[in-house]
Amino acid sequence: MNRRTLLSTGMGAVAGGALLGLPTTAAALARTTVPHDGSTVYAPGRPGRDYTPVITPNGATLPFTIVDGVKVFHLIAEPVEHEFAPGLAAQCWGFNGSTPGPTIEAVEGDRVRIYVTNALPAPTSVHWHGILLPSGMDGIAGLSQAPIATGETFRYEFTLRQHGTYMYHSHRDEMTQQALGMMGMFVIHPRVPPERRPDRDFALLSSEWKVLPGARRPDPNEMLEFNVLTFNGKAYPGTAPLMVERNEFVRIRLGNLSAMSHHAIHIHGHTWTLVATDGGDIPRSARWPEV
Ligand SMILES: [Cu+2]
Repeated sequence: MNRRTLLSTGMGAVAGGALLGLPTTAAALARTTVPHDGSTVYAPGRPGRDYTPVITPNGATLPFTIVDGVKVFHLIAEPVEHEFAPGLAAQCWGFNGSTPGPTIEAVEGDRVRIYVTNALPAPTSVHWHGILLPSGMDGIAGLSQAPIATGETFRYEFTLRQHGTYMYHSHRDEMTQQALGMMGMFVIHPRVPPERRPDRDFALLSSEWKVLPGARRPDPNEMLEFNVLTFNGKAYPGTAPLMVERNEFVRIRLGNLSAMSHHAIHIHGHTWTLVATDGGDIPRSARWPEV
């Protein structure tokens, strides 16, 4: 199935927003409930798309439905029992049962609608880090929106006008909420596929934690002395290997939402080229191969 049939199937499955019983006033649109309309849910990672689906080691990709050509996602902010590595567990906060939350994956030019339901015991909001969007959709609690109260759902909606590797994270009491794990990756594939598609496309989100022996939760007040460093929420030996075959063309996307630190990362024993930063693609003539 290619992109066109995927879209047309999706639009055929749901005739329109009217079927969803969505409220129509502007005020109601901003805060509404999540549609449970029985429309087709698109499992991520299906073969045959015009992009290579991102693999989130130790994690997942967020499924979506298509409603009137809009990709509709649903994030649930909630407490999660999280195991960093065998024998090291704590109660964290995350999305849809995990920290980091599932990777959101879409294509440049897509219109996306992301419902965020707050099942935390505190107000929250979600900021779409690095993504160009209208101010009211930026997710900054207290600035661009009121925080999402416990039990409420906020509807974010915007058109993706760029491609690259981005992130999402809490932006209400963010020192606490990010330190407890409220983050995830947001990958936007280019509308015009690159000359060579990667055979494997991995997303790794790094973070850092302070988990004291015997503590029930990570300490969100720590500023310097972190003792657990993770990729996609896992520390070795909990980290899944990046499985590839010989001669495959591999892309690795690296995000960092650590509370305070930069991390130098060495990809040991491989020859690779830096092809993009969060400022966009690097022209071929300016790329510097690393070994
Ligand atoms: Cu950010």
